[in-house]
Amino acid sequence: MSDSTPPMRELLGDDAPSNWGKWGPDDELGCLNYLDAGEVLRGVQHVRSGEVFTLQIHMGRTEAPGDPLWPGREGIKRQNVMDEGTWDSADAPQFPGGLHYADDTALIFLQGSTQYDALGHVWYDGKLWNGYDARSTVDAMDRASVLPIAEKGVVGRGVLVDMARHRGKEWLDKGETFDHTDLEAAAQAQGVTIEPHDVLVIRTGWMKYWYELNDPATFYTDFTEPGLTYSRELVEWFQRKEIPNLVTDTIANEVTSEPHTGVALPLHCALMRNLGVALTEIAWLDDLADACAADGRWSFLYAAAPLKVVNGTGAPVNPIVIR
Ligand code: UVW
Repeated sequence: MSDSTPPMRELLGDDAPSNWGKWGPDDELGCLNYLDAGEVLRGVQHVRSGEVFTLQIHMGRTEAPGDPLWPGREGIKRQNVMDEGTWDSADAPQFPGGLHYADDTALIFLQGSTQYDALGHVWYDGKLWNGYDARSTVDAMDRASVLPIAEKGVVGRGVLVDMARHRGKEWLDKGETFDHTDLEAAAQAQGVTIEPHDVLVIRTGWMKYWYELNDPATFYTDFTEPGLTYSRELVEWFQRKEIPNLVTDTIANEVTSEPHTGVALPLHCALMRNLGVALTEIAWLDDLADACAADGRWSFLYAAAPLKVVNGTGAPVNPIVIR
């Protein structure tokens, strides 16, 4: 952080939009509380053709370019501990009747694939979502871990805004930004309205870029992803719209270099820490976007549940869209 970089609190303001306390002093779900049974039924109304899309990227690709990751994280390390080779050895377990089996283990960054962030994943000034003490993250997240999200399950009406297609591009440029006014304009051009309590799914084309570029060195140069850019008006829009969940095909869900503020990842703090918006990152949206563009239907039933990792800071997820 340079001397001229303001601290997060200075950027977001002492009176930053907040939902702390809205769902009680022990809440760990934040805006996902908006997704009640009525919202599930509202989502179901947007199923028309029965097409199913899964939004997780492949986990543990061994061929180039591997898996897209936040710098510093590593892809899943999966290895067989039992397979047909094992059964050649004398000490292989024996089963009556001759059944053989394969088994494996994996070492993973829980945020190293398509993932839900725990609401407590980021903080500033020593406090995370709902005002919980950030020291509750030491060794294992006691408050606002990913588990409550996993227990609940996220189901509702989803709406896809295809920013790349709207701008006539295969993918947005490095560092290219957009805000709520751009989202509204793109949605209007698509003929869909972003309604209160919608799971907001935004395509930038960035995952396609990762696989087609096939060059991690270039991809990570300056690590300037495109994405949403911070403004107070944007945060107020999210609060007013009561958006429960933001899903994108980028690693960080927001532009990763903030030239106009210098503060890194302010929307993680403004949306997740202060409002309680669940963040889902690294989603594969291209197949869904192609189908939506083909018949002009951009709303659907969205359903997802991250793995039930006790005390996890996040967890992999394979969201499902039915349209
Ligand atoms: C960090 O963990 C810093 O970012 P993300 O939530 O995008 O993975």
